[in-house]
Amino acid sequence: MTYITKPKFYHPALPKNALGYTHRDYEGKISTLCAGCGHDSITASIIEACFELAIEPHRVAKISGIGCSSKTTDYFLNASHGFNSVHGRMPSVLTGANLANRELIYLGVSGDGDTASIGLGQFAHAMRRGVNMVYIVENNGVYGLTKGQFSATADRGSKSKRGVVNADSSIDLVAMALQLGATFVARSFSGDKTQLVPLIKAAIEHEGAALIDVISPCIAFNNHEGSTKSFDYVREHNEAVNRLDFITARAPIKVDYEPGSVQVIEQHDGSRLVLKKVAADYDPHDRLGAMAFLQKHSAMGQVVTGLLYVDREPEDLHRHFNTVEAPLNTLSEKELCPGSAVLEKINASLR
Ligand SMILES: Cc1ncc(C[n+]2csc(CCOP(=O)(O)OP(=O)(O)O)c2C)c(N)n1
Ligand code: SF4
Ligand SMILES: [Mg+2]
Repeated sequence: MTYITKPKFYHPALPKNALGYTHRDYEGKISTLCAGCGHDSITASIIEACFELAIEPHRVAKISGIGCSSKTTDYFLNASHGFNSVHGRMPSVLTGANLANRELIYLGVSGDGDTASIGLGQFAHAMRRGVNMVYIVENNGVYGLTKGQFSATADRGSKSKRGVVNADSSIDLVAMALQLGATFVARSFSGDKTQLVPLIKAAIEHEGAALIDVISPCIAFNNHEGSTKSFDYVREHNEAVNRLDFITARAPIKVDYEPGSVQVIEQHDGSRLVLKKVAADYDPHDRLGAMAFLQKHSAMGQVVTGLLYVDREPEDLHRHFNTVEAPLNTLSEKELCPGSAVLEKINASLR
């Protein structure tokens, strides 16, 4: 982790959000990533989303694994809870924290190596269990931190910087998340803040497992000709299915788009997702349709982006387990340990 902190200078004219906070209140330490790394743009989008949603930073728990991507939790939300875990283990650490305290907003940040290689099992179980979290994969197709080996998301036939051709099939995390039952599935591009910021805002408000796979070029090891995760490749092959606006439950609803090209999706908490359709026949409520669309377009070499699937009635892990609402650290000893008589009764019921 970096030790460089930012000077605490505030310009008095900086814009403030509903809490009276400026963007500076959502920043972290100075990034030590390579200048131009896609991951830094994702950090900027996370900061923007939290600023616009006027989130109290102490209500966020940011949890990551290992990699350049996983380092980024140090570069935003200085005043939030943070845990930089072991390689590929972010989902289980986050699941445990979430079970202990459901009142926090859980932001899991990972890389394609961290998620699709060593952490694939962990990723799968967080998605299928419906852990209420925003799972951001900063996907560059390589292990950036360990100097650019192909990761499991590198496309077959794509070339490394030294010209080696990747012979293995790639893992599409979006396709997996759809199959595993995630209730909010999106793909975006680090260079498209207009698309990414509302997706992050909507995913934060979504009360279930939300995956955002963000293609995030590694300028040091995977931004050359022959790569399918370079800035040029993604810009040329980006196939957006929709454009999203996010409106919180608190804001007045003002929709001024062409009828027919817009779809308003109401979420559980009253917030609204305003989807401007780009692909006219794309339906973000059709899980099977999303899977077929994705396969068809990836076979054509296209990178499908946008909100690909959302379930209006998500269920999360706590609902499945019927857990107590209060964070465990607010329960008294008596509540946590109801005594030997109760234990005896439970044991008797199991005999
Ligand atoms: C258990 C374990 N195995 C291997 C490593 C070495 N290692 C560190 S980061 C990394 C891959 C990171 O790739 P990715 O998650 O894609 O992040 P990026 O650096 O590309 O953002 C590996 C293999 C490790 N730290 N721990
Ligand atoms: S090595 Fe790649 S992923 Fe890591 S900081 Fe540099 S550009 Fe970013
Ligand atoms: Mg990577």
